[in-house]
Amino acid sequence: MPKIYINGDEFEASENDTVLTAVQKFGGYIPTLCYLNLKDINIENKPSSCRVCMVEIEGRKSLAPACTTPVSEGLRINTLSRQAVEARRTAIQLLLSDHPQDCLQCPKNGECDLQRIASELNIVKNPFTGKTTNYKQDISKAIIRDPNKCIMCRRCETMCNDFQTVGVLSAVNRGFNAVIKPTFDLPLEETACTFCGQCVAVCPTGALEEDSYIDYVWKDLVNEKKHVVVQTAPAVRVALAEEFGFEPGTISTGKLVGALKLLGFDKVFDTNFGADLTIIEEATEFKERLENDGFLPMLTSCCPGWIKFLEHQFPDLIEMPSSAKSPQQMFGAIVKSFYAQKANLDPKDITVVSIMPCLAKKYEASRKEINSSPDYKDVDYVLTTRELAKMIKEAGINFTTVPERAYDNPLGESTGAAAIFGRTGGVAEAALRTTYEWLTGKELKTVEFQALHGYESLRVAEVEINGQIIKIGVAYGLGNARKLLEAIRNKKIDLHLIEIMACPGGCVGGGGQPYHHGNFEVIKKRIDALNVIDRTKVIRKSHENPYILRLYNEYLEKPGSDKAHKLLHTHYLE
Ligand code: HC0
Ligand code: SF4
Repeated sequence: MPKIYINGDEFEASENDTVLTAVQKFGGYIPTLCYLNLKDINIENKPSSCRVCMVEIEGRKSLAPACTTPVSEGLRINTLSRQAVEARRTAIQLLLSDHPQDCLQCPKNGECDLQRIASELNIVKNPFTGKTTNYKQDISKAIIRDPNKCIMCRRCETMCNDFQTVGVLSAVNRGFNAVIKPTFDLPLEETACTFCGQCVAVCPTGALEEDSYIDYVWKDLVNEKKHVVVQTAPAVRVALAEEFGFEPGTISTGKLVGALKLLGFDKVFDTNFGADLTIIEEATEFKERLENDGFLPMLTSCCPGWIKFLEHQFPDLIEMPSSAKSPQQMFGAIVKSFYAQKANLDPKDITVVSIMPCLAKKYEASRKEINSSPDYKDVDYVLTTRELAKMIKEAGINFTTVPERAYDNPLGESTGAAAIFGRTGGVAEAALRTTYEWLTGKELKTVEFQALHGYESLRVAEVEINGQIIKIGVAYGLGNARKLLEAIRNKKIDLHLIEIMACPGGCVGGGGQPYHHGNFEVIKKRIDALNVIDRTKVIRKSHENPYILRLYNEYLEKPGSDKAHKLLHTHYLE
């Protein structure tokens, strides 16, 4: 354990510490821009390109970047040296000299690390001026890429290449012309990008942002001819409050509903209802495949980033996913059919808005084959958790004091099984709670499958049902999905059911959630909060949701019926 000195104070560091990690453990601060360390998912980005973490080391002639300088016995570090601070200021000024000066209109205003550090370093003048880059924005249905705001930190590249193994983004050219570009300089939409949004989640500036639909939603909210219905994804209720200064993992379901009602939505429904419905259709399909020698393993299909990954990278396995639509899309289809009929409305006059932790959900809603009618979209606009927070702030709603309200019915009631959809292992667990009872005809007394709990990114669990061992694979991160699918393709692993989510920890770590700023603990707290919601629900199995039972009795007839297939199932592209 090397003994080092930080601004004169003695500190015992670890063998593999860098100056930066040692100073952080000591409780000190060194600004960083390009550095990213998500050690729980084995992701580290330290290209040492931003030169913002410079420190002085006694006995060395030049300053050192803290992120890549290892500690050694007796090292004396001065983080406060004027020379180091001036070097940081110069690094930021140089970045700003080729950066659009539009902070006040930038969607990242207030959340931008470059802006924050420039402010911390008291940069009010910039001696550097000259040529500036002028790239075109790349606008897709989910993401806006603005290369003019790129600072070449390469965090996006690390997430896309190392965590997701999609490999769409890479650095090209050198010096002033250096920039991150998608494959063959194509628009993202024409590449294998899955719209997972993990590049957006770690971008320190406004170079990568969600494509926002806020303006469209405001327009429909004030249009008296439109009946505007909103649904909220499982993971939103455990993250939204962070945008208003609450601790990560704060459960704010009542305030979320209250705020949506104040914003003027005609009905506030719950994607969790759609999740319970998904389980009914998915478990029906799983039972059928199990009992009739169907195609196994069955893959859960609710994560649109994962589905796009499969379509691009494993087209030979396209029969594996369940044909059940995601809860978001099932919900949209039910609103525009069952609910429209019940409320005596023309589906074309209904606007369905989703609040999602995810960017790929924007893309999912735009897929032609996902809609149940050629005449309208089942889900009209998808907003991220961050976009909803912006709307709440813009409207002048005080989230801290907003009165708690309950979801509307008939599409607002949900079970504990639906709540855990938003965390890794949750969809598989929810499916098993139902499949177990359907296959055995017995009550499942211990509702939780502990083997499907936890934070690990790749695991295999075994559950005994009726004397048969059901093997379940759970993965988050598309790199882990790739490992699992390659093992299946090469017949190295034998599984019955697989749940894959593209984002760290599942949807709770989605690309549309409040920024976690490289801290995986934030994601763990959101996971724990979803488990709390599950445990506090009276009904914890999807097939016991009385409103779901009513929906089948009154409208869908039975699970897997022709009507259910028409509305609730889809197909994928080879
Ligand atoms: Fe998810 Fe979903 S759980 S994908 O992570 O299945 O986005 O939260 O809404 O649709 O329910 C995201 C979260 C959802 C869907 C649900 C699923
Ligand atoms: Fe890569 Fe995901 Fe970003 Fe697309 S959205 S570029 S797949 S990290």
